[in-house]
Amino acid sequence: MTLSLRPVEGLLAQLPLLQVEADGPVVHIRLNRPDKRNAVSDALVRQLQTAFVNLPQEARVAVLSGAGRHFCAGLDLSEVTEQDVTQGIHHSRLWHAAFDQIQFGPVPVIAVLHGAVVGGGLELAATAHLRVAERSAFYGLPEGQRGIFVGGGGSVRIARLVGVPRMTDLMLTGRVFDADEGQAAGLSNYLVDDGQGLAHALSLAEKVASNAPLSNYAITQALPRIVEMAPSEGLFVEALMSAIAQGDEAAKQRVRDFLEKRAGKVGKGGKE
Ligand code: 1HE
Repeated sequence: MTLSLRPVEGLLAQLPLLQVEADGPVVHIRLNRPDKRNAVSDALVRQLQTAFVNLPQEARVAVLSGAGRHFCAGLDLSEVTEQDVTQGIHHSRLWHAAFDQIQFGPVPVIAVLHGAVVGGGLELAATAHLRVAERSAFYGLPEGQRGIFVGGGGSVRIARLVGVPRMTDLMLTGRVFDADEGQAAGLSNYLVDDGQGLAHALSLAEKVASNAPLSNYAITQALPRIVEMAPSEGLFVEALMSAIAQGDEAAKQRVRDFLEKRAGKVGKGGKE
């Protein structure tokens, strides 16, 4: 199926720093501040939060990308110079709330990465459940050079993606990973040619959207929590989650479809 994305109406159309379009279950949210390399101002954080709280009812998956030559240049540095310590804490907590809404919202999120994916831009990318990178993508955490620290959840999410030693290297030395190094480090799941990222993400989005919603919810919400639990608690929660998913009519129908030869085999796509 070829998607035909169209601008959404209503609240999501009134967020000037984002462009939101959709086709049925697939929503595409694009950071739309290319003149400032999609630097994340307070207004942009709030608009992201609003968008992910107010996804269309029929949304089953969201794709997140950036307009212009870069995904995101991170924190809008023009807004930090006057902040005192207390404001700095509230600022970081604002990002946490917005980014939690992306990671722990109702639908899986696929990010399309190109050009700069740096600082808070990498923290934003790390909220997604899947990442598709284009060859132009490069990754850095220049917080060390700017005299600050990650504040958008990076020490939790990026450290889990690439490990503390790699994150320490990026932050202490200002090292920049190119797209190949990012892929090898686990920053992207897919690496595609320049200009192909959105199409690739949209085709993944269609597959993800065709899964049973409760399976997707378990994968994106239960899995990252279970992995943080002690094994015994994790196994207990896994048993509950699997029973809940299995008890859903959508699961029963899918299993019947396979047993009655109406569903595709593993690795062979859909119905043969
Ligand atoms: C910005 C920002 C920004 C660009 N805040 N205004 N992030 C950084 O340290 C990254 C800083 N940015 C860069 O290194 C470069 O801009 C890029 C490599 C991303 C892109 O380079 P380029 O040549 O395409 O663009 P440019 O000419 O550097 O920037 C174009 C404009 O965007 C320019 O403004 P103009 O008014 O002079 O046109 C830049 O000032 C502006 N711009 N990046 C504000 N980040 C929750 S804690 C998170 C902590 C962090 O994220 S620290 C990392 C911050």
